[in-house]
Amino acid sequence: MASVFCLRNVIFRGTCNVNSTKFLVLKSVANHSRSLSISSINCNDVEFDLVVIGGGSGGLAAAKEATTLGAKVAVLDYVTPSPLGTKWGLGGTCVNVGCIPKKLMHQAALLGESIQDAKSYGWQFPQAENIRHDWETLKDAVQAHIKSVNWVTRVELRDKKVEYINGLGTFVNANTVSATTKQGERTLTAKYFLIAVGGRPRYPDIPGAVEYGVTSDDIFSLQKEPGRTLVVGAGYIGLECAGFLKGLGYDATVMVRSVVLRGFDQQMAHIVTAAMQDRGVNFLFKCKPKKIEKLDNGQLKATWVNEVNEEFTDVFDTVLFAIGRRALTRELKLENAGVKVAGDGEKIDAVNEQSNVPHIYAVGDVLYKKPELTPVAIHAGRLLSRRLFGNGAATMDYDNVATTIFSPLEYGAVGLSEEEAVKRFGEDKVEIYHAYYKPTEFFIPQKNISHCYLKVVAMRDGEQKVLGMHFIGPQAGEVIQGFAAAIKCNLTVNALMGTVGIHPTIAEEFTRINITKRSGKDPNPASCCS
Ligand code: FAD
Ligand code: NA7
Repeated sequence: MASVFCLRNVIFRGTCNVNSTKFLVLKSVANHSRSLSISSINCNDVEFDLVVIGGGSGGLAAAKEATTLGAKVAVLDYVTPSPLGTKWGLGGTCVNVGCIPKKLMHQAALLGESIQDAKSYGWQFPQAENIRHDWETLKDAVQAHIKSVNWVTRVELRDKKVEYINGLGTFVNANTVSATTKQGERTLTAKYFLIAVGGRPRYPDIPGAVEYGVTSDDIFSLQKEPGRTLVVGAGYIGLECAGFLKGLGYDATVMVRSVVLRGFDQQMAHIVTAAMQDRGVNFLFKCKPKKIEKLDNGQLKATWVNEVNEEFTDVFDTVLFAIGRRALTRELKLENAGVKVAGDGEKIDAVNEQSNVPHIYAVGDVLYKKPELTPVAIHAGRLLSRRLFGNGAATMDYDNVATTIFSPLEYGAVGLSEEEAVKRFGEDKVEIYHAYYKPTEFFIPQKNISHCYLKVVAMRDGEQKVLGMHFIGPQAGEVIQGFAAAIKCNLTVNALMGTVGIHPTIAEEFTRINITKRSGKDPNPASCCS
């Protein structure tokens, strides 16, 4: 029995002894139930310990950790230009066309709001009654920051002795990758390969989408100001882009196919939508784009249909598609290495980041049913390198990963949504605490407080283990991060209520929860300090 159990629970680490040619090390890992094929590698013949395909968040983290642990590592990174021709440097999506430029543009939008608030606080702007935003200045500043990060990343790789190859990687076979570079083809062999190729935005299959549309790949470096913009897609990226564009002064419309923020707590999603509408973002609900045409004056005529197939048109300066992302596995020729993709035909369904080919691993956005977030890719990449090249045994925990939508009134969440908790445990087992609150800094400028809301999803029994926390308000990302650590430590409602808050902050509102939805009591606050 024991030996059967062991065989079902092994990861083949294949760590080569320097003097041996063929040597396999087996490591038992609980809960690893995949049946693996045994393959051995002639370790003396390979050029690298690890070849990473994709120099983004996950790939770079894994590569740097591996070299620190003494491994010989190469990273391939290549950016295929977007249909509009946008391309960028080393560092992947987050640095170049994701989190970083997004956060900077979000900050630009918030500053616009702050300028208005500042007047109520006594600041005077005698020279500038009509304050307006200049897109080119912002775009140039954001791009300059990105270039500096690209540069620092290259220097860091050089210092850590990671070989960086600016080339497109494809598998030749399970032990060989070919890199297509400006200088020609280069073949690389390695003991381990890490697929960290991330994804790129999808376009809908409608006339004019690819010719005239843009995506998040283009928006942060758009040469001319975006102007009146139609954002197709009401996920994380669609809402954030529409939010900062409106904040910068552009008319922004979000086209929603089914629901806003599918997969997130839907009560919170409704409040986020209302907060965006309150700031002037338009929403077209239950609509799908049909075609995009270019008018003689350069503007774009968008045609769409609603759920009963009625057709509508309007004219925009920019149409931005944010309808999800495609994992870049097709280009890898995975079939040459025998790596299987998941049921979606694209992503890699790995167990502990290990593909069906034991020495080929994957991290980041390319993984099936894992959160598409930078810290997830980084953490998984680091832990993997520690398992492969150090004495690490820790595996990545993909549960209870916190995230925030910068919409621009932020929505931070960690753990289960109300619907998911009810689905998993049943309505009678779940308790929902909730409250509206008034940020102190909103009083003087008389900002709308009606969307400042929080919710704690917990088990109903005993000390009430917290399953999820949701917060809409300023700095929600900063608020939710600490509570994510508390949830990792098995936070309970008892412990939350026993925590003394920091006054006056908005994070303290979580320590003041006392109203359950079930009680039917009014969750609105009586005063700022009650
Ligand atoms: P990537 O960072 O995408 O890196 C993959 C790299 O591999 C790319 O450089 C790619 O060009 C290269 N590559 C692909 N194929 C090959 C090949 N065959 N050969 C060589 N190189 C190849 N996450 C957050 O946590 N917080 C946020 O606020 C946030 N905001 C976002 C906003 C936007 C607009 C977008 C698009 C994403 C955002 N994300 C955010 C998600 C985050 O950017 C990704 O989760 C993260 O970058 C994934 O890292 P990765 O290593 O899997 O892939
Ligand atoms: P998401 O979160 O998958 O959202 C995509 C949105 O686009 C969602 O509202 C979809 O509606 C909508 N969609 C998808 N296909 C279409 C078509 N063909 N037409 C119109 N609307 C469509 O992707 P994001 O790009 O926002 O974010 C991806 C990740 O990047 C995210 O998880 C972050 O971590 C970073 P649906 O709900 O499917 O009806």
